[in-house]
This record gives sequence, structure tokens and C-alpha cells, in this order.
Amino acid sequence: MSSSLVQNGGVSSPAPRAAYIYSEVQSSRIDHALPLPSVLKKPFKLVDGPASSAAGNPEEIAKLFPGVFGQPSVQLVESDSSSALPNQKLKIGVVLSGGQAPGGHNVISGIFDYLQDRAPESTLYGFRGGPAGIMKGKYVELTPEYVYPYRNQGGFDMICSGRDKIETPEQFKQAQETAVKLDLDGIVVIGGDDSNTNACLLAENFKGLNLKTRVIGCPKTIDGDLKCKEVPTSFGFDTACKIYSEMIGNLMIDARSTGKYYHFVRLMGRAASHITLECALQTHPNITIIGEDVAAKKQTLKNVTDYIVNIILKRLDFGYNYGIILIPEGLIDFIPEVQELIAELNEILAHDVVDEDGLWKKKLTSQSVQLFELLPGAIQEQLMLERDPHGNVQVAKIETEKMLIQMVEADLAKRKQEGSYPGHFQGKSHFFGYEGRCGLPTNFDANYCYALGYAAGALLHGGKTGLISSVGNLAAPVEEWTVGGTALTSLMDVERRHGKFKPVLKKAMVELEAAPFKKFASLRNEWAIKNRYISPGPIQFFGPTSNSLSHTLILEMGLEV
Ligand code: FBP
Repeated sequence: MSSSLVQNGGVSSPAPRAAYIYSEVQSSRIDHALPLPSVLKKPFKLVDGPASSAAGNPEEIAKLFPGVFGQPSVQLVESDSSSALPNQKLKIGVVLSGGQAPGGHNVISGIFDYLQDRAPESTLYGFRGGPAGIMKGKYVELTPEYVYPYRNQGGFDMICSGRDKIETPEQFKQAQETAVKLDLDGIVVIGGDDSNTNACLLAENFKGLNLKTRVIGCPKTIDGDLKCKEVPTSFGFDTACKIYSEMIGNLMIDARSTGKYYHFVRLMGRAASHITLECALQTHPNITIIGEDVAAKKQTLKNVTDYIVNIILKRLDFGYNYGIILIPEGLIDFIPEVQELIAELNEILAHDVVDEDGLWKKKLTSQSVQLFELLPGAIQEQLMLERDPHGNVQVAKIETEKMLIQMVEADLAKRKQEGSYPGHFQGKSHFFGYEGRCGLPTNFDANYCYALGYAAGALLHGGKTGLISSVGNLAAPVEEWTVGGTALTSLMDVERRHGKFKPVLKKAMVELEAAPFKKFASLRNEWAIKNRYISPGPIQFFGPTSNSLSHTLILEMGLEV
């Protein structure tokens, strides 16, 4: 590989990291050698499976992706060197897309090392600042010296990320121009459900134009909602949940020590409640709200408040005036009456002037006005904040934990006045989100990401496109992990939006019939009253728990925790 550092476009980006100012732990991680699945250590070939279909509406997906629909998934299998992939110099681009997730740097290291090991003298470009970097041609050539300080380190700052989408014809044209200008053999898109949908559209677009550039996705998101049979988990989920669980465990001991606070902890997870469920399984809090459960029971905000109040009252009977409550970030989106209110507010914000005299409220239905008036002022303001580029409420900015504290407080104050609540409620609010996204990746995330990146390199080397890198058999030692690629279209369905079919990679929500939720549901009543707190402590890199998998993954694989 060339050792020069090429920057383009005068982008303002952070100065590259300097490993000499690292902490001892960071330094020790840099040189930590990563194991590879044994198939990646020997000559291998790519073996196609049967033709694939789609997660839903295959006819529509076939129409939207005529070039890549139906292609088989692929497995890497050991081979003799005569049938292994030929030596070839490749030019590959990599992009990080969406929110940070621990392990992203290792995916890039995996691609980089694959090229060095299996396609010497290849070039790897890192697109800066997410998909906008592809469109604007902002990139850096990744060299051994450039990559080194980021090995096994958290964060995305090696090339940074962004949330832009490549969707309009002009944007696709810009992406084509970059691919042609850099003479790219392939692009690896490291991202969540939206980014991988975009990766597939790009693969289709390039294929339709007979460009040689192929596109491979990698499953990233701390939210844990990009998974399927072949892709058992998204990277970053393991590390983020372990960081949050350590902090929750600490709060549990604090609560037990002071005996006077209820800690309301809101946990990241824009849509699905996987993070909240995993942290509950790791720590055993007194109350855990799971959004998908609330939606299935069609609960109102008042129902959720009543549930919390009832447990607080019962705990007081047992002499406990403290507790830990976990709330998923996306909760309000699961409550039908709040969904209705948000939909009405979206319309108003899109088309009307929100005047100070409140005339806009006349456009709300009477049920929504009532609910809006019931909400604390700060939440009302947060619901009116600007939407994200896709028109969604920015749930990370809505302080649901504070709202619930106020609602519980009001209920208990009323009971106190009536003489039915002798306790003294003090709620403390916490939001654990950003602090989990850039931690040093756990051994699992470090190894998983490295294998995902190495596999992405292999898939591009084998001329594949429109696949997501997939590594399986994760309960076994790394050497026995399986490696391959899954057709992105096989994970897709369509949604009808603005009169047109739009492809979407289906989000994997918490399944109420699956083992992780069932296990939680069988224990939640006991955890509510009896204190069964578990404090997992900090992430370990050596010793007995250092290679443990998330409870969710273990239970989903049909194993016992
Ligand atoms: P991705 O889906 O892109 O991985 O991001 C997930 C997430 O971390 C959510 O948990 C959170 O709601 C959101 O990002 C916050 O986004 P932002 O970084 O734009 O504030």
C-alpha cells in the first residue's frame, strides 16, 4: 500500500490520534492480537447458497432491485490454494454511517488487514463524515500508520460518520462520479438498517450502470435492531449494554446505600427496546418498561404511571423507599395516544406557523389537546422541537424519564393528601446514551468487528455485491465462527410512502414470544419487590467474564445464561 496520506476537499476533521498520549489500558488494547475464524486463516473460496427471496413483498422488492434481487447468500469455505481467490490489487472505499457504535474502527482494521494479507498493494480509502464523504469525494487514504492508533479503540473519529442518505438522482450521480474517479472495486458501508438499505440501492445503481464498483454492508448499531438468522447481532450492542449495566449496577448500590431515591434511567434505543431489556437481564432492576410490551397491551401514559406507582407502594409495604427503574428511549413512540399526538404535531409543524397565542392547538383533536395539556411544560417543548432529516421526532432529546418522575410525583402527592401514601418520594433522572457509544470495544465486539471487516474484504475480493457481511456460530470459540455474506434484499420489505413502494430493511423489534423477553417477564414481579440487584462491574478484557456474550444473544441462540 502507498504510505502517503491523501486528503481531499479541505474537510475539517479531527487530527489523527496520537497513541503516545493513550492511557495504559488504551495502549495495551492497540497491540492486542485479534483471533480470526479459522476459515479466514487458510485459503478459502466463496460458495453460493440457494437463491434468496425477501422478508416481505418479494414481487415489489424484485421490481425495485432487478439487478441484485434473488442472489444467493454466500459462505466462505476452506479450499486448496488452487481454487482460492486470485491475487489482485483492489481499490476499496469504506464509510461509517449513522450513530457511533464500539468496534467500528475494528471493522476498518479488518478490511485493511484483509487487503494487506490477501490482496497486497491494494488501496483503502476512508470516506470522511459518512455518506456525504462519498457524494462530495472527501476521503483519506488509509495507511498502516494512520490505522494503527485506532485498533481496538472506541469511537468513529478515524474517518467520522454522518447521517446523510444517498437518495436523489443527483446524489447517486455524485456517488458514481466518486466511484469512477477513484477507480473503486468496492465500497463497504458500515451502518444500521437505513444505511444498509442505502448500500443495497447503491449496489443496484452501480450494477445497473455496469460500474465495476461493488457494495457490501456491515451490521452496526448499539440499538441491536439490525439482526436476522444469518446476522445474529449488530456490533456495538454488546459493549454499550455492558457500559450501561455497569452504571446501573452502581446506581443500585447507591440506592441501597442511601435508601431514599428512585432512579429513573432512560436508555438509548431510538425504536426497539433491546438495550433496556438486555440491561434488565444483566442487572435485575425493580421496574423495566419495554416499549413493545406497552404497545402490545395498548397502554396509555396513565397506565404506565399507574404500574410504576403500584410497585412503589408495594415496595413501601416491604420497607423499601428506593428503587431502580429502566425506561427505553423510544417509549413514547409505543404509546398509541402519544403516537397520535406526535402525528398531529408533525402535520402542524410541517404546514403551519406555531404561534405564541396557541391558535395552532385548535388543529389538534380533543384527545390530543387533553394529552398535550397533561404533559409537563418541558416535554411539550421537546415534542415541538425540529424533526430530524427523515421527519422523525428526535427521541434522544425527549426527557421521558423526567416526565415519568413528574407524573409519579403528582400521583403520590395526591395520595399523600388523601392519607394513603405515608412515604416520601424522591426521583432522580438519568439518561445513559452517548456514554455507551464510544467505549473501548469488549473482546466480543473487537473480535466480531474484525471478522466482519475481514469478511467484507473477502466478499469484495470475490466480486460480490449487495450482500451484508455475516458472521455466525457466535457461541463457539472465534476459530469456529462461520463467515459469509447475506443478500441484503432478503432482509427487505416495502412500505408504501407518498403513494410509492419504498424498500426498508425491517427493524428487528423485541419479540414478546422470544426467549429474552420471556425470561425477563418470568422474573420481573420478583425483581419488583425483592431486591435481586446485580452489579456486573466494568468491562473486563482478561479473566473469566471477559469473553461473555450478551444475555440477549445467548438466549436467542437457545442457550442458558
Ligand atoms: P444508529 O441507528 O445510527 O446506530 O444510531 C442509534 C442511536 O445511538 C440511537 O440509540 C439514538 O437515538 C440516536 O442514535 C441518537 O442520534 P444522534 O447521534 O444523531 O444524536
